[in-house]
Formats: sequence, structure tokens, C-alpha cells
Amino acid sequence: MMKVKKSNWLTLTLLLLAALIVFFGGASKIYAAGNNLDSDKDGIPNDVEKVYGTNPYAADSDGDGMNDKDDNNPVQLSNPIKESGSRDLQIRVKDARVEDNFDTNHSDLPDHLQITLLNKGKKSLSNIELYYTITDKKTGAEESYYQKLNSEIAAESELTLHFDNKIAKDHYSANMNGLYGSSTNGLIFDVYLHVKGYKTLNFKIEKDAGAAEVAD
Ligand SMILES: [Ca+2]
Ligand SMILES: [Ca+2]
Ligand SMILES: [Ca+2]
Ligand SMILES: [Ca+2]
Repeated sequence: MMKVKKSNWLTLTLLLLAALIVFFGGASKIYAAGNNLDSDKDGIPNDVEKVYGTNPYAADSDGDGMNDKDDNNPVQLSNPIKESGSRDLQIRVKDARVEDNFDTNHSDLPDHLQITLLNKGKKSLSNIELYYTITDKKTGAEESYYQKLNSEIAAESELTLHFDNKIAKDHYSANMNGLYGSSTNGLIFDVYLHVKGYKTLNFKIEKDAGAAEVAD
């Protein structure tokens, strides 16, 4: 029988190990639900973002220009909206909710921040900015978020904005690892909506105490 030298055994074992790493390394790409998935490529894996309370679908959870990894307060920023104009924005908030959501056919949707706006004016409105704070009514904990929206509200029409992390028109990211997805207490969403040249529109949305929304 052929004798295999000790050093050859070592080479064979190493080759086998390399083959296994290549095989399973490739396989893990197929079963991408692995622990190291970093959906927003901000350097923090999804599972860790859950622990940090940051958004796994946004590299910059709060929209202050600093990525989650570099931001000491990744879910807090002060209101960046500055406006000296005094014209009233011709927008009426038709509906604003963070639970009991529905789509255009009035079918149930998973809970999320949803705002329906009516543009009463004769001009379409774009370059909409949104800043909102979420306050836990029981603990007083507060988070804040800022987003520039690329939605346009045509003249004399209405539009519904969804903050649910779906990749679709008029859908935006929202941090379901934050208070909204983790607190069972009542929450207050204090929303500031701004279009350049017009007074900022401010309104509040309340979420009743109850089960926390489940982050998906
Ligand atoms: Ca990440
Ligand atoms: Ca993130
Ligand atoms: Ca940030
Ligand atoms: Ca921040």
C-alpha cells in the first residue's frame, strides 16, 4: 500500500479545508439571512443595528449627514429646517397615522408612519423636507429623524407618503429598531413638514400604548 508522508497529509487537509471554505462561503451568499448581512452597507450588521436601535435599511438613520457608525447620537438631531418665508403652505393633512394603516384599496397594511397630504394650491409642490421627533409618553425617551423627500404633490391632488422601508415610489425609510418598533408605551410623533418659501407645517400623531410594532 502507498504510504502518504506526514507533510502530504497536511497539504491534503489544507486543500480540503480551502475547498470547504469556498463551498460554504458561496453557499452563504445564497442563504443571505446570515448574521453578517449589512443591508445598508454602513459597516454595522443588521443584527447589531437591532441592538443599537438603528435602522438596518439606512446608513444614516437620523438623516444628519453622519453615518450610523460615526454618529454618537445615531437617532437624534436637532431640527435642521430653516425658513424665513411667511406664506402659508397650501397643504392640508388629510390623514396621519402610525397604526391601523391601509392602502388605496383600504386593505390592511403593517403599521407604519403614513401621511396623506392634499395640495390645495394651483402649483405642484416638490422638494419636501420632513423632520419628526418620537417621544415615549412614559419614559420621556426621544428620537428624531430628518428626510428630504423626492415625492411631488400635483396641484389640487392628494398624495400618501409611507415610511415603511419599501423600495417604491412615495415610500421612505423608517427606523423600526427605534422607539416605534421597541416601545410598548404610548408615543407622540411631532411632525414638521416644509417646502422652501413656505411656513413649516407642524402636526402631531399619537400611537396608543400596546404591543410594540415588530421590526421586519
Ligand atoms: Ca448596516
Ligand atoms: Ca444603519
Ligand atoms: Ca446620523
Ligand atoms: Ca445624530
